[in-house]
Amino acid sequence: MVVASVGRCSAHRIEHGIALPEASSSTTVDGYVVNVSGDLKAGMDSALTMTFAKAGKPVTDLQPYLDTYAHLTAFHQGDQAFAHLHPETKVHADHGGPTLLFHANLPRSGNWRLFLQFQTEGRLHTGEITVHVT
Ligand SMILES: [Cu+2]
Repeated sequence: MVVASVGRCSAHRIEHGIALPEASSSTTVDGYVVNVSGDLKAGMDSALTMTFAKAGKPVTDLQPYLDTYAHLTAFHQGDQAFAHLHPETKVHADHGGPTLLFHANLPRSGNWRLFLQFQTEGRLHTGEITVHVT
């Protein structure tokens, strides 16, 4: 798990029930556009897909970071529910992307703030997005 440096202020805000940014289907970090899709249902295994693009082109050079192409940390709005996920996608060298598949099982309905970490060219990126779980 890689949590310590991720979204401390946001996590604090979430614990105190302050509204998150609205749920959305894409986020941008360091020039990477990450599209997020999936029909997330509380307490059930739900497929969550993330697709990476940069400058309009699919990203295919995600690098393994701590043995996986991405670390996803999720905080539930209004309490301290928390989850940490890795993609199912198998790692083979520095050729990850453009799509990563996660099996999310988030225990509560409502809004969750996701912190996504991934690496390219030796550099770690951290994106944030709010998703809604029904
Ligand atoms: Cu992790």
